Amino acid sequence: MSRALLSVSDKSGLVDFAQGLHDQGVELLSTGGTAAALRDAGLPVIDVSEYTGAPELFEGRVKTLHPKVHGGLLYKREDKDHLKQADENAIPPIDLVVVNLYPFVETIAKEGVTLEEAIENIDIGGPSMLRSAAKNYKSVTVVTDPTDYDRVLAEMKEHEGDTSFKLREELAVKVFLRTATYDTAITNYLSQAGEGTRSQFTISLPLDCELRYGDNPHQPTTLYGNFSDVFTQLQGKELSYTNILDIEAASDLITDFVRPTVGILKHTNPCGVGQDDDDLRKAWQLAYETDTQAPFGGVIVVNRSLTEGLARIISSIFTDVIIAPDFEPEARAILQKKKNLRLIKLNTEAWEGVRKDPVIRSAPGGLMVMGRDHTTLGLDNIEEKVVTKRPPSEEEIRAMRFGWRVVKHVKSNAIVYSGADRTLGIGAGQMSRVDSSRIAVWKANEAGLSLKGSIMASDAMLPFADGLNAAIEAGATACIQPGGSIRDQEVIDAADAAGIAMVFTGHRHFRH
Ligand code: 93A
Repeated sequence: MSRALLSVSDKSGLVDFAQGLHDQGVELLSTGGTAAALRDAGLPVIDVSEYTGAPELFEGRVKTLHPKVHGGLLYKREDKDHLKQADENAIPPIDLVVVNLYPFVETIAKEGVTLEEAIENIDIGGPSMLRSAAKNYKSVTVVTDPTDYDRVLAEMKEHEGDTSFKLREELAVKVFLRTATYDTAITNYLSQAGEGTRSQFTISLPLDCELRYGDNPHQPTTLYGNFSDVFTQLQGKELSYTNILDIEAASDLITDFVRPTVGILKHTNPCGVGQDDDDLRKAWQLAYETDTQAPFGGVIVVNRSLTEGLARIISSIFTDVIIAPDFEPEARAILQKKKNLRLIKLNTEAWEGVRKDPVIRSAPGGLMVMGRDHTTLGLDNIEEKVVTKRPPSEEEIRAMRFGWRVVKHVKSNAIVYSGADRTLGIGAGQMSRVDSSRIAVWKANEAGLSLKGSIMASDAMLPFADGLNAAIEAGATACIQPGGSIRDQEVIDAADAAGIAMVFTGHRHFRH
């Protein structure tokens, strides 16, 4: 290897890598910002513009797009005609390309980004060099990921300044995946941000792993994308398809709560949710009391570091998955004894990055892409949304806010009875709303909980008074629901007749 071209936006690890190349006698070519960083570190660098004899043009839009660059990357080293042409046109070989791209995805993620800004961050020269080098991987090494720098240097030391064919091949494949993912992000952004219609949706995701199986053992399942950046499995059996659905549902639920909260889920539905400002054990107790049977083999999620005290309690219950942003060392030690238990660390920052990603579901012959239901709607100025004669008490308002947050995460038709910091009865996934309400009441009775003074939350409008009457009979004193039925007045009248306070949120939170 005699010559390398370095042009990177992410400059992490750059200087050490370039130093390593220089130490092995490699000549360094570079573009503006990258060259400046290398010069600052005292490394000898040749500017690409000097090398090609062509100035950087159009605010940097044309920096490396030159036959001397692309020819040097692309010509076949073993082909006589190519060698002759290279010689006649004074095109020396470039053996190594180190390029990472303008941060397009990071740019469009910024609040208030303009179309112009996004377009300026579409890298043209970078992917071109990556592709030229990757096409010629037989002779050229191409590095686009700073985590590969050390491997390249190590191989060069081992192979007298060269890399192995195997490594070059692997790095070339990585490049084509990188440019495909990059172009996919541009395609999807422009087809929504531009004037045009939403004409295209493209997905390009790296393979993550083969999962144990799907819904059932006879359904093979593969995971694609960057799941492992968002969730770290600390221990336990391999994840299955249903584990991943549960982990997503649990993380979605817990992210809607700010106060210290514990959620217990089963088949993506909450079995119970509880809160306590001082002690996670109390929050757990409130969640667990809602349903002491369903949590068997379920999922537990918390939005604080999992404490030793809580670990002690939950280790006595058979649980499939526990998810937390962190685990106290003592809690880890306790839970470690359960070899099969899957312990999942939720990487909060990465989760914030992906949690607003669209929801993608298969459709016959294609797929559907839906904006995610990532905020709880209808809770602003709740006092102004009261439709009954009696306004809700402070306590009822707190309970409504809590119940509304939970009901959003229950499969439709969803009914939740709750207090201000706990669920009392949950009815999920029934074809008729009144059945969900009846099931919620029955579950609360089974759990020995009283619904006197509770509130009822309904994920969509109550179409008839029967659902509300079931709640009144059970002892609920307030109700939160979207409203919007042609029989709204009937429902309001039933509430008024029983002295119930009711709020119409104006928004529904279906979940399918
Ligand atoms: O504007 S570009 O598409 N035109 C080019 O010719 C070009 N060559 C390299 N962007 C181009 N690059 C990109 O510049 C690289 O992919 C890299 O991300 C960035 C490095 O610029 P600098 O060295 O000035 O920091």
